[in-house]
Amino acid sequence: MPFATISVIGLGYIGLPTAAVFASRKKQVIGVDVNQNAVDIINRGQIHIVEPDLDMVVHAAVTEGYLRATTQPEPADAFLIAVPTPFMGDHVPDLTYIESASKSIAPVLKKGDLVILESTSPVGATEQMAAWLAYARPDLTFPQTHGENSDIRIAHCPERVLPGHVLRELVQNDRVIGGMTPKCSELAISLYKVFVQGECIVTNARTAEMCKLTENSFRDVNIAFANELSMICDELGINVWELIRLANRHPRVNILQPGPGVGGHCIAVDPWFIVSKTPKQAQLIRTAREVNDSKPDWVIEKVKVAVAEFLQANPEKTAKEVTIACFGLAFKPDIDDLRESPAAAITKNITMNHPGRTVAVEPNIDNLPENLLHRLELFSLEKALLETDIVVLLVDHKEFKSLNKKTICTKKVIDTRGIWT
Ligand code: SAJ
Repeated sequence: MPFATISVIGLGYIGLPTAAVFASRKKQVIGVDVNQNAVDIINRGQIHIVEPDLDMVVHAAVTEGYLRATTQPEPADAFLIAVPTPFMGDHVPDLTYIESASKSIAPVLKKGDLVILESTSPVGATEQMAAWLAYARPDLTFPQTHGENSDIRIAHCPERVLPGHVLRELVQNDRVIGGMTPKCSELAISLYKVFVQGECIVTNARTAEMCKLTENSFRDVNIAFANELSMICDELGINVWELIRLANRHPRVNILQPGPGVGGHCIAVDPWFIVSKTPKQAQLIRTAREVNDSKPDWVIEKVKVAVAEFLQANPEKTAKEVTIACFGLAFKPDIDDLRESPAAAITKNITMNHPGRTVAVEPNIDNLPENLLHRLELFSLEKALLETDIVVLLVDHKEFKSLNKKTICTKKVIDTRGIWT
């Protein structure tokens, strides 16, 4: 049977669901992660990340004996590398995790194996990974030197799933398959066809790398356009959400939504991979990043103005007596992920600079993370509505969207998502 054993290196937001889905198709899956704690949790049939329904799939895979986690790579027929690719200072991509993953699997590679890089990567990363593998295993041949006759097949197949919908999108999305040679692509397709119902479209590794970066940059540029419009409209006294709704009635216009900034681990990161490779050419992509990165400061200024206006309207109060509620801390609606979140960054800034009380309402968490604990209190929605003067709406969580508008009309509101406007 082809691919009797599959190994997934990196058991995070992409690797763990991918490992679990292969296991649910009755493949023997070895998950590898450097984090012993994550490995222990998975081997108990539990999960260390938040993703709807993933707990059930992992639990079934582990108890039925198809998924096992370890910190040490073991021989397998296919290796999928799904480790983080962050950037360093100056937005230069950091391939250290790919390098150490490659070096860790190299000793267990054997003739006929397939190695797939799934991590979002700058153009050229797959070739770099192939070079690291070849250096570590001079006894094996690789596509960069032996083309279609190589012992090891290598491809870049970027993940494209939306956090919160990972299990569905893994199966249904089309997949870009960037083999280093046509045979590499062919083998990669036969692996993904184990569970992918979408189309597997073949290209080369460099185009596949650029394709993933292009998708996220496209979204970033579109959101930057929306964010710039929101600042222009604010100057001109126009409701930007109404404006975008109207413009989107045009059959060939589709503008995304403005917000307090762009967060997460993908859209705000991946465009820099293009900019750092081609700084002269990537003018628009860089500017979009800068526009989106500047949006939290713009919101913070709006909050300062709101406090001043509130004090003018309530001269008996001092700034110390003004309570600000930040609605939402997550990086996008209806998730509990506060990492790389503009909402969390704005809240933290207000907490540090506002002399009065700052509270947060985040229905998706029970406790504030360590970095936000200082001077910030976590309130229920009801308590916040009773006890605060200014509401800064930062995330369009369903709990806020369904709020009766009458309950907030007595507050001074800064609505960065346009849900109450
Ligand atoms: N955002 C806006 N306005 C919008 C849409 C999003 O301000 O109209 C903000 C969100 O609030 C959030 C940020 O953008 O802060 C990113 O959220 P997202 O939902 O756009 O994207 P991610 O980061 O959760 O997932 C993206 C997806 N990419 C695309 O849709 C092109 C996903 O398919 C990718 O797999 C993922 O990046 C990834 O892993 O690269």
